[in-house]
Amino acid sequence: TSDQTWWKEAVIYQLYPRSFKDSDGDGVGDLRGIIEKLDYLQSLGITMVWVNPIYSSPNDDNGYDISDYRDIMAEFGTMEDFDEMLQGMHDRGIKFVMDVVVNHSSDEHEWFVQSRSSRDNPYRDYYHWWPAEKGTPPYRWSFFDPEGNAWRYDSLTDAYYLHYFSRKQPDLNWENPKVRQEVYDIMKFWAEKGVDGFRLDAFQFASKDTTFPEFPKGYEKEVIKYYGMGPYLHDYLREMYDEVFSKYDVFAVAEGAGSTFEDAHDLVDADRNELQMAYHFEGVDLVNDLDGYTLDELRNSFSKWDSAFANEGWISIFLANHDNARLVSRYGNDSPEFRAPSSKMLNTFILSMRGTPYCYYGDELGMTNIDFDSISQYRDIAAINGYQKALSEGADMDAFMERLNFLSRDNGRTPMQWDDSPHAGFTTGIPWLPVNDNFTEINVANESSDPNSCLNYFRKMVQLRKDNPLLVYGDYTVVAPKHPDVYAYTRELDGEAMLVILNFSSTGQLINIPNGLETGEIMINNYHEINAEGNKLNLQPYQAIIFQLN
Ligand code: TEU
Repeated sequence: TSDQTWWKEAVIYQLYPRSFKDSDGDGVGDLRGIIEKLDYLQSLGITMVWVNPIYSSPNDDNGYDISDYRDIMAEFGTMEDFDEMLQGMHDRGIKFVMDVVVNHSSDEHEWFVQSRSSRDNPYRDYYHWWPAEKGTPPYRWSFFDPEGNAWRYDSLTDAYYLHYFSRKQPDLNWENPKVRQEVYDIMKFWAEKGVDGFRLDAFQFASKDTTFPEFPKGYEKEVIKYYGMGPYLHDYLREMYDEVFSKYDVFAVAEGAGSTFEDAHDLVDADRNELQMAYHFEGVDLVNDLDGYTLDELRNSFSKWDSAFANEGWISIFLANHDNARLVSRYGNDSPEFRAPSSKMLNTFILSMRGTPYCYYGDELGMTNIDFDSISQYRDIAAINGYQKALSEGADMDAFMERLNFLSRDNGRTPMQWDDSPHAGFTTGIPWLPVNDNFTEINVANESSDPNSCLNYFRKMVQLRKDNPLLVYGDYTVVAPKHPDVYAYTRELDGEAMLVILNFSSTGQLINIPNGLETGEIMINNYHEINAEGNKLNLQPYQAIIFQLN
């Protein structure tokens, strides 16, 4: 849509606070660490930062299990540190997005402590309980449970509670108006502090059919279809909009967008007064085994979503985050030869599509997957509990470990690589998750002084997007839609146009620039030269070029 607003023009940088910068030597990143790196954030040119949860938490799922929504996790610092960090961002023209995790809380949150204590406790209905005298509840699949069931028996009150994620992440009962009011008050607390946006974690699961019907066999493969977009989800979002979003200059993005374009539109279209953006998982789900993806699948998926949102609504553009392995390892090529060109190419892609780009910390350097071979090296609950579950199901554990090595979330959570000093300058202590061995080469200090580095390319590409509204709002049209290895498209706005050409392969590729497209100035190129004969372009492996069109 052509309605122009700041959150559409934003370039969002997501950082995982546990792994960004440790200021006090305990091996865990913290807010004072982020404060030390504010000038670095500004130097990237990004305009908004989304930080994963920083609230008090027993860290069963690294902060996605919150025990106090109005306090900062002790390992991360204090509320004073938060205020200083936020001010520091605002002073540099950077906005801040708060992660809001309210599909569930921690089991150590006071609400749950009360709720489980007795059946007639005033907080009982803050969560979903199934009294045992009704029999065993129909099985529900859980993302993280080592036995697989989302219902957990609690003998204290002879009842089961629901947890879509881990046992320490009980689902909140959104049908209870008191729960909803608590959440809006929490959001207002942070909005009053000046946060500029909210990212709603797993929110598509918040509304449930509380009769908890039995699902058909095999539904686990389409869990969003059965768990997502519950009966009152839109009512809750409209209420949240009235209570919170409408009162502040903030934007809200939901994790998850249902399972159809219609679901996604119903969440984000302006006339709905619910959210401003959502992110769907189709892009990141393209790579779910060792076979990777084909360019055709990627191009089809992104083109489909672009056209569905061309006139109404707005989407997020991303290929990596804290729930996925590293961008270059999954979508590019992390071999020494091709790591840099393919990283630059992928960042060119993310930063030249219509929608708001989300760039994940470390991807500006071309950070890669780490190579763990033993389950004892993993820290992620999804890996550890997934391993237990696979083991008890008698799965092929070699295959399981191979898959985990490639896809684990811990790949995307290793410490930021700042320089070539011990532990990459992330900490003076022992990092909570090992630093990738390649830090002596891939690090901020090194890349800052190299004009051809991934980092300096990223800065240039961010600037190009910010200087050219057509890269934000312009129409997107695929060129050479059948090319097996080259993804090419034009972006066009108010009579101005650019041509983006991306070689997704590790070999040279030929592409014909169609008649009628007259290339002009080269806006960016991840190689030094361009090999062209007439309208034939000979691309280098993973070459990315953006031309101005005359
Ligand atoms: O993820 C929710 C989600 O839908 C999962 O599919 C997620 O992609 C999965 O955990 C991958 O293994 C969100 C957060 O992004 C994630 O980090 C949290 O673990 C989860 O919610 C629970 O809060």
